[in-house]
Amino acid sequence: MQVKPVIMILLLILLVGCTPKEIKELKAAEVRDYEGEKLGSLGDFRENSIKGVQHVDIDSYRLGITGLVEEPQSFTYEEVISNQRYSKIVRIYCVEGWDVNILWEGVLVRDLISKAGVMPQANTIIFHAYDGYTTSFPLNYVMDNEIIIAYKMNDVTIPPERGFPFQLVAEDKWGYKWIKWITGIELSNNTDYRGTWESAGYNNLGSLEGPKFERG
Ligand SMILES: Nc1nc2c(c(=O)[nH]1)N[C@H]1C(S)=C(S)[C@@H](COP(=O)(O)O)O[C@H]1N2
Ligand SMILES: [Mo]
Repeated sequence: MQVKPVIMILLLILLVGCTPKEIKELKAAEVRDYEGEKLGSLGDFRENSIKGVQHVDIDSYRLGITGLVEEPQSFTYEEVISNQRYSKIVRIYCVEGWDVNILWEGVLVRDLISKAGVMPQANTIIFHAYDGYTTSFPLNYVMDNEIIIAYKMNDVTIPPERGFPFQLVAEDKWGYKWIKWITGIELSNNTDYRGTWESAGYNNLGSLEGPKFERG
């Protein structure tokens, strides 16, 4: 049977009309309740970073792994998030007296640094940020605990004011240890290293149970 041109055209119009339209992604909604646990909101934070909100250009962004490592690394955003992903609910407490419970999603610091080959003499890990902020930890804190750098909070990509592309989820530590806009992870043997707020007298370990200050 021969299909008449008119019918062909009608069929074609029908076909084009039925082709699914390009999908438009809607702004992700924040998760506020996760497995029965109530979460805080991204809006509950108080923004008082040393130099204000940083805007990181993700195309030129690199996360450096340097210092006492066999092979220094420079990871793109995609390379970082292509590692095994982890999620957990952790509450952040600022020394100023506020706290927020958040569902974090990220990758293990341990996985990132092991790609560079940590030298045996390294005992300290120093984090560097886009705004010049730094903070440090004994290396075993990130090796013995499942410490992540997060790229999502409450299922939403971390916004610029909260530290895009990455914030350290420094569980059991005060907020000043939760470095935002991370650009570098340096392995060191300098146990006396003091970061930005630590140099101003805040406790170098920053443990929630410990004292907030070390110096008058
Ligand atoms: N790069 C960078 N990270 C930072 C800071 C900063 O000034 N710069 N402030 C810290 C402090 S004091 C706190 S309490 C937490 C809180 O996160 P928020 O600024 O998103 O509220 O971020 C921490 N991380
Ligand atoms: Mo803070």
